[in-house]
Amino acid sequence: MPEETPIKSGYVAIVGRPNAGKSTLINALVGTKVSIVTPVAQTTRNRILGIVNRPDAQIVFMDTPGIHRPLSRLNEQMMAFVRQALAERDLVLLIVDASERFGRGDAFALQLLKQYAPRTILLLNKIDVIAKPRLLPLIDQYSKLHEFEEIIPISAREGSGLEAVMEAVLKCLPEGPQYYPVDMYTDQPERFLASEIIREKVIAHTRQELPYVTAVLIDDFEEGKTITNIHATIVVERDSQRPIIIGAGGQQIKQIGTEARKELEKLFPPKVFLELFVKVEPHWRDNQAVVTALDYRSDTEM
Ligand SMILES: Nc1nc2c(ncn2[C@@H]2O[C@H](COP(=O)(O)OP(=O)(O)OP(=O)(O)O)[C@@H](O)[C@H]2O)c(=O)[nH]1
Ligand SMILES: [Mg+2]
Repeated sequence: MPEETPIKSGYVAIVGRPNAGKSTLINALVGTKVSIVTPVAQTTRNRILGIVNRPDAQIVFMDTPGIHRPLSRLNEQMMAFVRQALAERDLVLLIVDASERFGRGDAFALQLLKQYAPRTILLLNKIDVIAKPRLLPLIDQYSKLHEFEEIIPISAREGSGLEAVMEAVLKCLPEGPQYYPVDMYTDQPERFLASEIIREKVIAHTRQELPYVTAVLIDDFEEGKTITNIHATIVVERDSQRPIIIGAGGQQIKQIGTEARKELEKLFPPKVFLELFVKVEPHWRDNQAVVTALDYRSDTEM
């Protein structure tokens, strides 16, 4: 295609309440895992780019943390990422869990959206687990509350409705520049991707006991030809949380390490050597240095 052929492009913010399925959606749209997914609310803590490159378009999706009222510095930073995405977007996808009743959290999310007044497409997610007759009243309710470009029922997990989403997004985006090289699908550094994969496995194994209190920091990352060496520290808040991560006879941390290593080896083939440490850092969620270190766009290293 000659270079001067115009393409459509833009930044599309994916926002919604915690656990609505934002990260599942961005992964499905990009066709690669760019953002971790867990059954626990408040999993995503950053603004994560997932780029779809097509001959006629470049769509830069932004996954964001769930919209909530922040009670710690970490949560304030999470909400700052949401607002930044809302401010920088060309278009917004508001995603709601259609299997849940409309509540105060949904009203709060709509209120935040209205402050930025973006063009917005509403996605009613998780339709694979709801009875069809429940959709119409929900569509009716939302269309009275806000003027959406379109309202599309989807299942991000099963991939249904996603073609309609792409079509609606392309319709709303302007002609624009190619913002990123066409072979780029995310802006996350390898170290950050590695820490997120480890954190996903930590949450998967400890979600009943430690839903929000862990962070993963990469102490050392050395990519070699035959092996990538990664040393990472799992940060918890209290002494009593350390044994939960480690488990009886070290079984739990071993399992976390094995699962993380298997997934890391797909990203950094052929082999990964992963060493995990656990550190207690009281009140780290209110410690500005730790919270800043979790933002991969900041230059601070812990
Ligand atoms: N049944 C069903 N479950 C889904 C669907 N999409 C996502 N989920 C599940 O919902 C949970 C949360 O998904 P995420 O993609 O992590 O949600 P999120 O909005 O990114 O959550 P936070 O990052 O915590 O704000 C996971 O257990 C997903 O598997 C869907 O279409 N159907
Ligand atoms: Mg998420």
